[in-house]
Amino acid sequence: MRRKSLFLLVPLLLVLLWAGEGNASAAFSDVRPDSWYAQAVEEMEGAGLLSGYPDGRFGPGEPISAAQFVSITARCAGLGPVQGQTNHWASGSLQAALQAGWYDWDEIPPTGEKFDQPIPRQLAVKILMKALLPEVRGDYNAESQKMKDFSRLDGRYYEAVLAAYAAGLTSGDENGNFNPQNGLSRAEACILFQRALKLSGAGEGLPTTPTVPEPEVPQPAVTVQSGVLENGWLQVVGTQLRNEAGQPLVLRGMSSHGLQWYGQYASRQSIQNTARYGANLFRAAMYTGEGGYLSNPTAVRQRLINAVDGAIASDMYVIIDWHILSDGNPMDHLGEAKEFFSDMARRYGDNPAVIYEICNEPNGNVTWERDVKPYAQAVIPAIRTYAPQSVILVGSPTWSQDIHLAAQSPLEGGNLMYTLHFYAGTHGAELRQRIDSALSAGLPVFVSEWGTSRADGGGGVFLQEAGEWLDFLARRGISWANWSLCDKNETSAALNPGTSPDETWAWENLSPSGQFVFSRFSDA
Ligand code: IDC
Repeated sequence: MRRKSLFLLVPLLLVLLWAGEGNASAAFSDVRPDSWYAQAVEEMEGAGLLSGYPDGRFGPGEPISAAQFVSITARCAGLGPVQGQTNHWASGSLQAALQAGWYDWDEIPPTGEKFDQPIPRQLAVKILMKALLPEVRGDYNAESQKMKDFSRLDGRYYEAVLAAYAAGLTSGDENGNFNPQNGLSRAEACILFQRALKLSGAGEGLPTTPTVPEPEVPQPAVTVQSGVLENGWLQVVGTQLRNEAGQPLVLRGMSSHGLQWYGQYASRQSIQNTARYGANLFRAAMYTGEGGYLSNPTAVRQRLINAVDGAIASDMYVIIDWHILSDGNPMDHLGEAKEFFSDMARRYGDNPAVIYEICNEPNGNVTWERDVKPYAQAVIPAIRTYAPQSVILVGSPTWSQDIHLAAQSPLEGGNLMYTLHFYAGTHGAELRQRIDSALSAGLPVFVSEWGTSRADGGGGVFLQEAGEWLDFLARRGISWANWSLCDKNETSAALNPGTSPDETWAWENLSPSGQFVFSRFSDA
């Protein structure tokens, strides 16, 4: 469909254009069905090209950032991410766009300085033209006359902006100005995306109503994903993890294997290697039993501290995991746990990077009411003495799958989240349903361990099932850590046997599981 005379920046006209379609149902709390941008937002959302914030807002009036604009454009053009140069959530898409020649290095440096700044209109239009309408050209004399403020346009944008005018992608504001250096709102950008898709012919199939049923839980589209320097202290608001500024934040990264066995893969270089692929989280799994902390406290504690310090050095969030497993009842070692966590909180309580996971996987003859909850009620205050605001993760019976029990009887106090562990070859829809029920009941969920394998760490790998899981988590803004960063000969291990923990890794060093997981750290 070619609509040559749509007026991008004239809300009034758009209202008139779409008046007959004003019954579009808004997927977002702040998108009124009769607003000038509602239909475009609905179409784009329905086609899976964008979504809103986890709290159900779209933020139509907020300026769209360079990262948001480029990553949505990449999705429209089917351009997949490549390895980025920073931990930013959109770094991979931005790197791919840069390499595709959509813009130049200085316009949005891949080092990230401008990722979260509003994108100027002239640059936005150039990127969209390069991505979706690369063949279109505009006649200099004819098109430049349509722009009253043509003299304000920077020379490097002449070609793209003239072509955009010729294509009917944009036509300026009510005064005939293009305002090349100004930003544009998320609603305006949405109209641009929709129109560029239609002009390119790719938008013909855009559904006007969503083809999949709306999930009950709101979807984050543009979540922040980057490190501690940028995000600061974490906070749990409702069920969503947020950064210090209150923006939704998703943490993704690797869990170590048992530090007593594979502590070498919790080295600085190894952790840094995961950050290079976009991880902003590391989990240091300190087994208590099985030759771990309880039998060798001094050495294992030191390995844990090295791992935590390594993650902090890479600007990542880091989980200190009291990895109960064969010792299934956390109450068995309550005294040691309190002492350990109070020691850790004294050491790291003023560091915003550190997260405390107080019991990996209660299992066996344990209940929430009798064992895990009282354990948490005793350990949390030991942490809070020194770390009053850090996020604390709490497990549940049946290897941290019984979040429904926690949801019926949650703990008092803030900045607490409940862990749900899954293995893609063993667990599926039923456990996902449990997450949705728990979220609906107001329980914040954190997937502090999951694997692409069966629950025994082997078999598979089950990448299709894992993909379903990760899509599900991404739509809900749920953070995760993958089991595990080591080269053990088991399918859940992310590294091929023999990979050095002290060198930069090539893609070939990653196992099938590792390649899959590392490519999903920067999910938008
Ligand atoms: C597994 C390891 C395996 C090790 C075993 C026992 O992958 O090499 O021999 O532990 O220590 C969990 C646990 C995690 C398990 C993992 C896979 O938290 O320690 O690691 N798993 O079985 N819960 C569900 C699965």
